[in-house]
Amino acid sequence: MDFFKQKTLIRFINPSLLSSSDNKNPNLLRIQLIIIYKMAQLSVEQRFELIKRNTAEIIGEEDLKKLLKEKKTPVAYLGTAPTGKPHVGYFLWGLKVCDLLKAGFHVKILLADIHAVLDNTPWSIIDARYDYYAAIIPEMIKALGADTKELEFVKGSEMQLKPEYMYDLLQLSSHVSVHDCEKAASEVVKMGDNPKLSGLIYPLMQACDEQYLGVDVQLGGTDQRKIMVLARENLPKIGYERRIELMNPLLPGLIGKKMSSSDPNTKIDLLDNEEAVKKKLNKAEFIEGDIDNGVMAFLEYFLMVIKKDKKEKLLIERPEKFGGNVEYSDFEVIKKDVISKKLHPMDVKLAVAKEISKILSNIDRKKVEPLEKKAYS
Ligand code: STL
Repeated sequence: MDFFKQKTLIRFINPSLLSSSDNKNPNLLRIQLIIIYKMAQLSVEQRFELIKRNTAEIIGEEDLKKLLKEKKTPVAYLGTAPTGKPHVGYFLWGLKVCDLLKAGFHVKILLADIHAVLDNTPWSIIDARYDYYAAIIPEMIKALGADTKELEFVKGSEMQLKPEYMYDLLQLSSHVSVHDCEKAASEVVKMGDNPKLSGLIYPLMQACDEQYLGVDVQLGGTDQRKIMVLARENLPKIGYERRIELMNPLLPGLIGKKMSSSDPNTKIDLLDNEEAVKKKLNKAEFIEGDIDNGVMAFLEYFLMVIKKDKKEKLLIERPEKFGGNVEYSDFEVIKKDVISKKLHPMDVKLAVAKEISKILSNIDRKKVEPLEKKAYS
């Protein structure tokens, strides 16, 4: 940057710096600029706290601190298999992807098409499912307001069918027992009475993914824990580093029961319209005075987190006879008011429905709806 541009920039950021007698010294101005730039950046501590907030567990916490100190742009990934329709439960990992981006990571999202077939999605529909995920997941991340400059999407099969990958997969298979693969896959892969061999290959490929994506960190839900541990225990046996494993908690479904991709009434689809969102939330389990439900978990781990980040408040609209409108900037206060029954479930649900619809309205439906039809007809 030339001297004139530096001065212009400083004039814009902090004109008082130019009033000193040193203002003709280009080196001093450069140092001042570096100081301003550093002040605008998050410290290692702040980046660590941002990554750690609301996680269930980090395996390799000390390594993460070291990584933040030593590597300018660390790399993290999250894998998702294009099986069922993406729903608002995906917002939770979407938010952690946003946190990692803010903390200076390069983030890869692995759209794991082969994992989907290993987990019983038919080969005949996998391409259509992949195409839908490849369109809707970037839309979802953008809808959450992330700066996507450091976000990258990787198609599983493009990376995993290479000879070197396959060689390493076979090598891994000679170090891990059937029993350990079965245990690792048990929380992720649907295993019936007569489980397929594919379910045992699944965790081994997930371990290879860490290496072939060239990442420092893997992000997933706590349901991935056993697979992550298997990767950490076995990658060193074939000469690779163990990775840092970052886990989000598993939240109860928003509507009640488990949030399931196969039952459309237990989850809110990313393409549901305002009416559908309202109707589904209306049915959500939420007993007056009781905070143990999916709506409150969604508020605590997602909605109120982004409200706080954006320095916004959550508006809960109520008729005057029920106390009139209220605004909240803190989840703990919502919790207190729900417990004391000052706040009725119906009003909370309606506010949550509005917030979800607001986020979903950022998704370019025209772009993704035709792909959804092809993938799930
Ligand atoms: C699902 C549901 C879910 C997580 C995943 C898949 C993860 C898949 C995956 C695949 C390859 C990786 C990492 C993760 O390397 O909650 O169907």
